[in-house]
Amino acid sequence: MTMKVNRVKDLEHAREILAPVLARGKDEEARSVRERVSDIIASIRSGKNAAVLDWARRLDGFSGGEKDLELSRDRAEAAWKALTPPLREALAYAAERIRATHERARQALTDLPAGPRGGMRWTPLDRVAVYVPGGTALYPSTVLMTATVARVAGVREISVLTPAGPEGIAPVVLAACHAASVDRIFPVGGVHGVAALAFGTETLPAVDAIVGPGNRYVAEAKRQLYGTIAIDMIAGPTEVVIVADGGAEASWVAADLLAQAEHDIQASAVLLTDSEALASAVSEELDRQLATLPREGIARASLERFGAILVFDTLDLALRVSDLLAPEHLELCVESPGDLAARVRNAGAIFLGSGVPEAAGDYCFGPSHVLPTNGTARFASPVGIETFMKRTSLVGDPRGGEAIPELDRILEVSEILARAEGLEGHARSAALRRRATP
Ligand code: HSO
Ligand code: ZN
Repeated sequence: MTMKVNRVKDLEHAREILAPVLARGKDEEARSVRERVSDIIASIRSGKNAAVLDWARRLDGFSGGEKDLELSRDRAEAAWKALTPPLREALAYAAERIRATHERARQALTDLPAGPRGGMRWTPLDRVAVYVPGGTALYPSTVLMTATVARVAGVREISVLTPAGPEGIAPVVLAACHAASVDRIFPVGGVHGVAALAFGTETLPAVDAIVGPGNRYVAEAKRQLYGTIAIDMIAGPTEVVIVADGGAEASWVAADLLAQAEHDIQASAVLLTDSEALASAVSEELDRQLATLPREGIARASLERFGAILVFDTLDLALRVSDLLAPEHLELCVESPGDLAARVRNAGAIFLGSGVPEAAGDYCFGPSHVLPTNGTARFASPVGIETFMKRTSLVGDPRGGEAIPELDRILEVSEILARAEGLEGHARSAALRRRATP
C-alpha cells in the first residue's frame, strides 16, 4: 500500500506525522542554491545579452543567437491557428472565464477619491513579465492564469518568459500567449531569464514585476531581485489538502490527490478525514489508480515523501490541522462545504464541495491558479488584479485647503510632532501654512 492510514488523536500527533510536509523546501541545499543564483544574477547584470545566451545555451540547450532572444507575435498567432479546433476552443473558453472573473475583481477594487481625509488610487504597472515554467510538463494554463489577469488590470506591456530548449517554445504555450494577448515573448527562463528582465539587456526590456511559478532557482532569483522588481510571491512546490467526510466518493478523493502528486516529486497531497472507512477506501483506490497513471513514478515518489492520510475524531480537528499547513489548495469534500469554508483561515484557494475538483480550478474555473504555497497562505494571497497594480495615496483635497475642515489643527499637530522629533524644518513648513490659512 502506497499510503497508510494514520489514526490521529490531537494536533501534536498530527504535527509529528506531517513533519516531512511541514519541513518541505526548507532543507540544507538552500545555501548552495542562494550562492549559485547570486553568481548568475551578477553575470547577467554585467554581461547582458551575451551572458544570457551563454547560460541559455549551457542550461537549457538554447540553439538560437542574439536575434532569437525575442520571438515575434506572429509565431504565437501561427501556433494558435495550427491548434486542433477543440484545443483552440478550450483555451479560448478558459481565457474568457479567467478574464470575466478578474473583470469582476477589477470592478470591486475601487479608488477612494481624494477628500478631506485623503484618498487612494489604483494604477496598473507599466511592464510586467510572467514566468512560465519548463520542465517535465507544459503549462499553457499558467500563461492564461497570469497574463489574462495582467491584461484586465490594465498593464501596458505583458511579456512571457519561458525556457526554450533546442526545439524552442512548445506550440501550445505559444498559442496560449496569443489567447492571452501577450505583447512580447522571450524564449529564456531560469535565473538568467529572470535577471535579464529585472535589469534589462540590449534585447530584453527591464520590467516592473515578474510574476509566476518556477523551480527553486527561479524562486530564489525572484527573492534576490525583489526590490529591483516587484514579485508576486516566492513559490514552492504545489500542494493540496483534502478535508473529506464519510460521504465523500473515495475514487474522486484519490484522483484529486494523484492530480496533485503527478506535478512534481516535491508536491504534497494530504487527506484529512473523520471517516476511517473513507480513509481505507482512498488508500486502496490510490494503488488502483496509480497502476494506470502515465506519471506514476512522479506521483508515487511525491506520495511516499509528502503524502499522508490522517483520520481524526472530528472534522473540527481536521480543519485545525489544515490551518496549520496553510495549504495552497484546500478541497472541502463534505456535505455542507460552506459552513466549513467559513471557518478556514489559511488557504490559497478553497474548493467548495466534491463537484469541482482542483483540476477545474487549475484550468478554467476563474480565479488564478498561481497561489501561495509552502505555508505562506498564512500571510499571502493568490495572483490577482492587485498583483499587477499599485496604490497611490492622495493627501489634501482637490478643492483646496478650504475644503478641509480641520486644516489648521492638522498643521498645528504636524508642527508639534515635528518639534518632538527634532525636525525643525518640518515644523516650519507646517507653520508657514498655518499663518497663511485664514
Ligand atoms: N496545480 C498547479 C497548476 C496547474 N495544474 C497547471 C495543471 N496545470 C498549481 O496550482
Ligand atoms: Zn495542477
